[in-house]
Amino acid sequence: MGLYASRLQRQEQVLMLGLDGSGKTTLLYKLMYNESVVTVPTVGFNVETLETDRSSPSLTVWDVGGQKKMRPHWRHHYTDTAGLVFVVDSWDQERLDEARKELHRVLRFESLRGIPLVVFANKQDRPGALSPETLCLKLDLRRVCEGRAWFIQPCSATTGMGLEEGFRRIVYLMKTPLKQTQEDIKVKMRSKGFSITAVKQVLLCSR
Ligand SMILES: Nc1nc2c(ncn2[C@@H]2O[C@H](COP(=O)(O)OP(=O)(O)OP(=O)(O)O)[C@@H](O)[C@H]2O)c(=O)[nH]1
Ligand SMILES: [Mg+2]
Repeated sequence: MGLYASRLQRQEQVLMLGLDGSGKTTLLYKLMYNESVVTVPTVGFNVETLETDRSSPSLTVWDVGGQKKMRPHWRHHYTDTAGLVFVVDSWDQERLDEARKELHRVLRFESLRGIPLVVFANKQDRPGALSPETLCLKLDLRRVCEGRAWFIQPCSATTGMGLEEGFRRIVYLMKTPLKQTQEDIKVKMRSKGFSITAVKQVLLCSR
């Protein structure tokens, strides 16, 4: 990991995108201050610095508004991005196709090639929310993330469930070469005595 990790600065930028209403701003302030804020649609962006452990960079997290009129501005943030977070409303099945298209459009940008991605499957507290496994398939993540380290994290921005785990995961993916992340997962699964099928399933949602 040494060489790769040493390329990281003390402070790195994480870009948080997703459709309007998916929960980005709620998530950011719950994570930062453990507070449930009443949000209004973000016009422009919010930016906060998240401190991590001493061996990892601190993260400047950019939460950019997701309304249609805001999406053309997303690309202005791509150049300095070291990690990408995409927030999905797991409950709102009607907008899943729109979320899929926007995510795929973002991932096609050359300046984001190989940048690690964590998809937050948000609003898991709502009855009927889709599971991360189902979202994985509906968003066609495995195919579109070919050549990129990625993970799908179930979470709830209102309760705080899964938020820290998701950000720990993005730091891990930023610090670790893609090949190594795949090997780590295989070793972990082997030591826990999982079957090959289980390994394949985990790789499906975690590489
Ligand atoms: N039940 C539930 N509601 C949530 C959750 N996260 C966000 N919400 C609600 O979803 C609505 C939209 O949340 P925002 O955080 O403003 O969404 P956003 O992604 O920042 O939207 P834009 O700024 O327009 O891009 C608010 O009413 C939140 O309270 C969650 O995990 N569970
Ligand atoms: Mg917002």
